[in-house]
Amino acid sequence: MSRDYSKFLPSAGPAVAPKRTLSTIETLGWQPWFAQQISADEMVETPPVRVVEVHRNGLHVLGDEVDMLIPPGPDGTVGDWLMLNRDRTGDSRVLQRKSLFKRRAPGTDRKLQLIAANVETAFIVSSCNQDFNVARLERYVAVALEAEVEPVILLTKTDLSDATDAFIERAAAISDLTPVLALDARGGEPREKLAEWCRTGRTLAFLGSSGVGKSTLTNALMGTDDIDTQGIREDDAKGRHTTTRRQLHVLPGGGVVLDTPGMRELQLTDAAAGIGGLFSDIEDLATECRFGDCQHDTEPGCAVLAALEEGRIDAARLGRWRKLVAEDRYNSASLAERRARDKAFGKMVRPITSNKQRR
Ligand SMILES: Nc1nc2c(ncn2[C@@H]2O[C@H](COP(=O)(O)OP(=O)(O)OP(=O)(O)O)[C@@H](O)[C@H]2O)c(=O)[nH]1
Ligand SMILES: [Mg+2]
Ligand SMILES: [Zn+2]
Repeated sequence: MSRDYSKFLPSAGPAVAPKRTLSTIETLGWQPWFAQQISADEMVETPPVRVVEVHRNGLHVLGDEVDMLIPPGPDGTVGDWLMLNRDRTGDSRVLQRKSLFKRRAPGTDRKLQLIAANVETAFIVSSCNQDFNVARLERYVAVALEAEVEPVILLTKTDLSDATDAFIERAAAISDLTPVLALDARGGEPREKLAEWCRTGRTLAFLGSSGVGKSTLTNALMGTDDIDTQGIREDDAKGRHTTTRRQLHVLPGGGVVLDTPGMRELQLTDAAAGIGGLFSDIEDLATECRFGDCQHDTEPGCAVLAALEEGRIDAARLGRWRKLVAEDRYNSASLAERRARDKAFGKMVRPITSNKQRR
């Protein structure tokens, strides 16, 4: 008589493969997407390793029986998979990415900065306090959509706020594409509420301003308090930039988490598709304008202005869309193009500003 073990199986969810010991690269998030890019020979000669941290003096990589710092050379960022060439580490091949999160770096040279590769879910973290800012959250959502990373808005410090529901409501209005979660980042709530994202093979990232609880969340998922956290300023709820490096952490129960330093500024670049995803209602309207190059300013037959007048779109949200589109266009232009434009602009404004006191 055959036995029926079905009662021992979980009643819901997909069938689970029998438990076996995972290899290190599997725990680090190795997936068929990467495996299919390499040959069996390559797998032996140049084993795959994942960049878990970027240091000034190199990349910290982990793999099956590999834990080393390789000198700068391969153009990798945290989360990347490299085929490690042990003899010439600089020649290690960066595998094609599933996703890439990037921005224009602050500062004068405004170089393109790679923030993270191969992340599946971006938890955009803000707190139920003065940090909460719709325009900033929209920026992160646009960048995530552009990178084809699933965005989730995560509101922390519910234990410190009387107005949690109002914050959730405002966050939920940002986009239908973005679920909203709210929790106390300390203790057991993160493990419970983020369980569906914490699975072997998946990588999630915490992004957001300093002091919102990204490292606190990482500690909660890891079940430790190894990562430094620090209290925020009482007067304006700003953090103290405690975390200084992006770092991947392997979760004990499966999945990989990227803790990041608080970003002071997230400038959009090459993010037209992400902005379009976030503001699809406005961009759909824009296709109905009479003129193909309508600036939605004073033109006749402008479908965007018509919708605004009829109250079908919100003026503040339209303003934020305009700002992001303009910023993205500016940043996406090549450096040379921008220099030429700035120079022309300089010539135009110089006669007016030259008499003013220079600071
Ligand atoms: N009460 C409460 N405190 C929290 C919560 N989340 C974070 N904190 C506290 O907020 C402070 C800042 O948290 P961190 O985890 O260091 O913030 P972070 O986002 O990692 O900040 P940076 O590393 O500077 O980018 C710490 O004192 C945390 O204990 C929460 O949900 N509730
Ligand atoms: Mg931190
Ligand atoms: Zn128009």
